[in-house]
Amino acid sequence: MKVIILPALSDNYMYLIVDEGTKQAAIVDPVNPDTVLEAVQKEGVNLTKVLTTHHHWDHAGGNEQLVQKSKNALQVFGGDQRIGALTNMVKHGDKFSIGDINVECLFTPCHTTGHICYYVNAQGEAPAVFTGDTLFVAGCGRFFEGTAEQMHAALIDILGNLPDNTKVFCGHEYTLQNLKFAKHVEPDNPDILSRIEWAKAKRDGGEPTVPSTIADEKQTNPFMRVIHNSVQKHAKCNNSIDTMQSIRKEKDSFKG
Ligand code: GBP
Ligand code: ZN
Repeated sequence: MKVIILPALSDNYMYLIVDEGTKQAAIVDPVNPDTVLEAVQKEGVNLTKVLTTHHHWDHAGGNEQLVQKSKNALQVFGGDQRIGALTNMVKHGDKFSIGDINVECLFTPCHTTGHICYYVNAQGEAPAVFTGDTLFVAGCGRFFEGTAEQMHAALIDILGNLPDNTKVFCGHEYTLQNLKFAKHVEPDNPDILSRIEWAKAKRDGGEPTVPSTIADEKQTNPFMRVIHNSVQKHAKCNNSIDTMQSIRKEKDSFKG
């Protein structure tokens, strides 16, 4: 399985997922159809599926145009009727494939009520998860249409139970800002300090900070660390759901 990272707008990422054996491909959140079609041409792959994480325009806003411009018929997957050109409404646990790659839909409502993450697996390779605006590198999405309980379920119970080596491909490049907040929450966490150096080096070299891994997020992402004493103490809370609520509220107005 090959994942081609395609930057779009100011800080969004689109992802072209390619099954190299069959040349079948899918695109995650194609907000810029021209960039997608160029990559499809260049790679010589057969694009047949669109995986939409959520209905926000900077993720789903290119769906209709891509369907119009693509030479193939496209299936458009998503978990929200507000998604343009939707053909396959999915729910938690739904499965489909991209050539020999298996895809499983994970329902993670909170940022929006219909948010879906896509967990992908190919024989003999590390898995990957496309997390949209639910899980970012070192952060999470704002709770526009949901609750702390829901984000807790998404980050701790669902994404937190994926294998440690799962690669995390998220919807935006927010890593450095997120890590500033992570350091504010846990100033003594050495993994966060080294992660900041790693992220700076990547960005200075003009590179994205994706993919991360589930293991790295469990070490450095405050929203995946609400079960830990250090984070609960910062939030002055004695349980992980209240801690989730508290640090999200704090980050909503945090200025590095
Ligand atoms: C920044 O660049 O400073 N931290 C960002 C703020 C996702 S995009 C921008 C922001 O709020 N981004 C959103 C978010 O969840 N950020 C997490 C965080 O700040 O910790 N979006 O474009 C956003 O979802 C959008 C589109 C929102 C349509 C509402 C509608 Br309707
Ligand atoms: Zn969003």
